[in-house]
Amino acid sequence: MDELRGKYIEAIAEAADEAALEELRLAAVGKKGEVSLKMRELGKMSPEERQVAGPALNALKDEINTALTARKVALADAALDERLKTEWLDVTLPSRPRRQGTIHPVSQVTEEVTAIFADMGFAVAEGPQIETDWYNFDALNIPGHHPARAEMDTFYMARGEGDNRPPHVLRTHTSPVQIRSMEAGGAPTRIICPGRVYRADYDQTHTPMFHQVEGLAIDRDISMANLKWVLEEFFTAYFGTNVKTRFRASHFPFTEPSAEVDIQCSFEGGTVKVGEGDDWLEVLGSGMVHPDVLRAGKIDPDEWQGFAFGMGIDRIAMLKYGIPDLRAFFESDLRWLRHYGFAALDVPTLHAGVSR
Ligand code: 2NL
Repeated sequence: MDELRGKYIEAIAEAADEAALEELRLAAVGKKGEVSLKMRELGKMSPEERQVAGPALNALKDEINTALTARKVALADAALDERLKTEWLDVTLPSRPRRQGTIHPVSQVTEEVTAIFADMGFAVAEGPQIETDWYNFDALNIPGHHPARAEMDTFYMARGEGDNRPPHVLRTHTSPVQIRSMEAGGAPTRIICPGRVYRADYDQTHTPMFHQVEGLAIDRDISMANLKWVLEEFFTAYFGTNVKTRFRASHFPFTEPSAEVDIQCSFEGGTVKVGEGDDWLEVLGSGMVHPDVLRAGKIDPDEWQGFAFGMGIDRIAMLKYGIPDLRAFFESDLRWLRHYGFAALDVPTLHAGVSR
């Protein structure tokens, strides 16, 4: 018995793998194993012999089974340790770099413009992009028969069958916001109205949706001189250099007198440089608010007067950032967007190194 114990306990402790362990189990305590055969011999023994050998054999069988289990666990632990040596994750590694998105240049410029005018006391007003023809035209001194309506390339909304009221329009300028703001807040007021406007026009220099910012200052004695100062202050801040302006007499239905405003620039070397040289670039329209327009906004023209102006945001964004073609920007040209670090184009991909 001691011989058997010595043989198996030692062999089990040294078994190299599960297969060797299984072989040992069969040889010792399997059906035809040595311990099992010994147990079968108990029947042939005398009662006295059996009383001693029976418990001893049972104890040996238990001891061997316990040793088998212990070795099995030890082998599994060792195998796991071995795997963990190669299959590990460094959870302290920094994550794969992912480029961040950025604010669209039109939004950036809108924010810059807003901040500059805010410094001069102008608040931001916003309004609907679908307007009534009254707010978009009549209130601005553009009656139904006026050629300016035809020239505006207006997008008209559909009316229901049999509904003969004038259709709503996609606003062709942000001026309706200023009318609404005059009605709601009265005078004095100083606001700018940035936002999307729409005209059915699409070529090298026009897109059907673009961005405009209009300004309005109304008080008892606002003049064209205030307008000129505000605009020069604005352009100087926006372009980061002194910018002269030139006012040319013009005509708009909603201002009287009216002026188109040019900024000083040079065209040398095929690029436009603002704030130097002796060429001029037209960038906005402006004037003193027409008395009829003040009245449409429920403001008494005998008590109040003011200036107004309107300019294209896309246009001044292109000027500041050197974008030559409007469509590059409207159609989200990839080169152009990448120029501004538009990370949305460089989405993380499983195909490392492949880029569009
Ligand atoms: C242009 C011309 C302009 C205005 C817009 C305006 C608004 C009200 C009353 C009077 Cl509520 N005027 N806006 C005035 C003059 C010109 O825009 O060529 N914009 C790109």
